[in-house]
Amino acid sequence: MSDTTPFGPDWRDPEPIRFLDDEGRYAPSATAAEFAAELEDVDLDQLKQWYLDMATVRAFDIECTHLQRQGQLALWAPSMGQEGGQVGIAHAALPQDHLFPTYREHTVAHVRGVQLSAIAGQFRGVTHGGWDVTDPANGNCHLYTLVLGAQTQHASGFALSQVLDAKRAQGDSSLDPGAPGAPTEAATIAFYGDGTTSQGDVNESMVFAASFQAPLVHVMQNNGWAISVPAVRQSRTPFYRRALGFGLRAVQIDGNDPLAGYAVAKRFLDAARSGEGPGYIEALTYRMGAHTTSDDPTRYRESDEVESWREKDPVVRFETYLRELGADDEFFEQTAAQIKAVIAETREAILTLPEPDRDSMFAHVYSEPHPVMTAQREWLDRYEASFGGDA
Ligand SMILES: Cc1ncc(C[n+]2csc(CCOP(=O)(O)OP(=O)(O)O)c2C)c(N)n1
Ligand SMILES: [Mg+2]
Repeated sequence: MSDTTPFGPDWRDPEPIRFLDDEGRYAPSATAAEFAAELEDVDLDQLKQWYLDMATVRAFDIECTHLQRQGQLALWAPSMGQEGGQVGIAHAALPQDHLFPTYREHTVAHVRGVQLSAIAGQFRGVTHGGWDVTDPANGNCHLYTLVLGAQTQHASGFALSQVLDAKRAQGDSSLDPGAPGAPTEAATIAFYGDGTTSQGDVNESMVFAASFQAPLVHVMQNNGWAISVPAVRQSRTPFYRRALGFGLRAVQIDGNDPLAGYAVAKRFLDAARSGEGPGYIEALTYRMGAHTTSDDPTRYRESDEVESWREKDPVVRFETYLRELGADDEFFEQTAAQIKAVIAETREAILTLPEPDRDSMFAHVYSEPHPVMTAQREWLDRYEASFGGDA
């Protein structure tokens, strides 16, 4: 099995930005040098927090797979193997930034403050959409989107509003495509995967963001697979080069290296907020688990491919790095105990999640009463009444 599968022969171009080698030793690539300054203020306590976040989500991920097998979740989408890039990028975002995830950004959602049980709620089928994005506790983390690429359009529209608000505040109401950008208080991130790059939405989002110099950063996690379709089938060129063609600043990073994710995202978000236009990060990673609990990856990929990526496990790799910096057994033991308690609480919280209010599915579609929603609610009333009793 060649090292390039399923990414294709030229997937690393020229050398992805990374600060840690596969084992977790600090060994920046030549391409990392220009981003190294972004890490100067990151201290050991922050790095320990990143580790805690990654290891917590890893344990949560495993628990949710068990819960699905026990019939407590309808479906689960594992993120195992993708925690590294996600944790760095999520921590690089400022509190006021807005993040638009897909369905596999559990580390991102966790870092932004979304309760683990709320993430699982969608897969348990006890919410009509997810969490309340307007609740500050959810850190401007928008809802998981299962329609591939749809969130990239939401994100570019949102980023357009950010630049429009900034221009209006300066008394400039023009918003011509091709006009210079403007500094904004906040930026926007859209997350998606390699397969999703083939959706028109993603490409439209890039055209739109570049034309209006909207403060948007695309984070494309190239995890090798779109269900059973290898990444090489989606693109004959490294993905990030497409973004260069749209006029975005774009790089390829080692998506299992939290330091690379943090440094590049911080730089690109700062540029976006400074009115310098959108960016694109291709994070090379690997989906170690199944696409979802409905998928059997042994049907389409070899076990030695999976094993070769297990050796680059971002959680293990970051532990090695932290130990090099002086984190000791005590820290890792305490962290493991802390996570065990969190997971036990989370499991209980998931099993006792309340049923959603039936009418809320109609209430939040439009901001004002809408005749179609009214008609649908009336139909549901009649349908439920047709069963008789209190149902
Ligand atoms: C518009 C649309 N088409 C097809 C699907 C079915 N589908 C769900 S996930 C998936 C693969 C996505 O792969 P990728 O973008 O690489 O993300 P990953 O699952 O690897 O994180 C497909 C085809 C969908 N959800 N939405
Ligand atoms: Mg993928």
